[in-house]
Amino acid sequence: MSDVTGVAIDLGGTKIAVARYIGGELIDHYQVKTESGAGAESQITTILALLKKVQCNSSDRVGVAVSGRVDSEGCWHAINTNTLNGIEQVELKKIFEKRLKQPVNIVNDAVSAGLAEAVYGAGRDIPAFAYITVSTGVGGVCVLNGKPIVSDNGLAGHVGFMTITHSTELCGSGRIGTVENVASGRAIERQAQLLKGNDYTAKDIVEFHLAGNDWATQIVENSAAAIAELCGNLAAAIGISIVVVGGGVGLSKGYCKIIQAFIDTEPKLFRVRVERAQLEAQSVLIGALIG
Ligand code: BMX
Repeated sequence: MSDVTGVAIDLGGTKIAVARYIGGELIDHYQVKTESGAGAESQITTILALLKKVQCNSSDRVGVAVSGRVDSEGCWHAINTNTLNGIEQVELKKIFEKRLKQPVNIVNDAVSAGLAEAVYGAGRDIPAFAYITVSTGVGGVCVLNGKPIVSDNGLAGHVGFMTITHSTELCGSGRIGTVENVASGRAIERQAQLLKGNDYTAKDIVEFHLAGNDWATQIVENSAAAIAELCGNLAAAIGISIVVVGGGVGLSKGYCKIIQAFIDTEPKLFRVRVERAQLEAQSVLIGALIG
């Protein structure tokens, strides 16, 4: 990773992080909570403030990875408007390049992480794999022969909006019965709220699961089962052999093992191997600097 140098931003549904890398070494890092209803102008102001905290200057390579659809013009659009509100046709690339007076790489967060895992992580030298983040939402990207599959409209890879059997509700994307509606951090929190009447975070619920609380284990297992079904769909669609899983929920203790257990109940042809993202929480940041 010695050529990973520059300043990277990771704007997810729960946190916004900034990091400075020199020769692949993380040498500075800050993060703040994402205000999901703040709107584009406020999100941009927050990002600029974080760039200032790491003394970002015109000689730095700058990469900005965001949750949401990023089209070929570098415009940003939220698909799940429950995750991020007021983000529609935001000319992010133009705004940042005008402000910073230099080229800025704008990329979807899951595409960024998938690229990093393809170059430096669990997807290295794998002809066909999918990266899936189970975080505030469920994002992803399919990588064939080292190249992420992207589309001009920025929709390719949004596997969280594919539909699956045990999902029946309306999703913030406008679709009914999506993976995101059962598996994501927000979905896990919603289920716990309905069951226990508490505003636990996804992190709390995973900890309750790991402490042996059956109600929380059921919610976490439902999430993992939905991801397992998604993996079978991706195996049928593009013949992936591996799925690399990242994100706050995806990287939690034992979660990948639960996905693998559900996948292994599928017919042999559809059983992909589950790998934890080797770059863990840094994959989004690193990918933004190699895109
Ligand atoms: C949603 C979608 C994806 C994103 C994924 C994970 C929005 C705002 N985001 O499916 O673009 O990659 O969530 O995002 O529609 P995160 O917020 O969990 O990092």
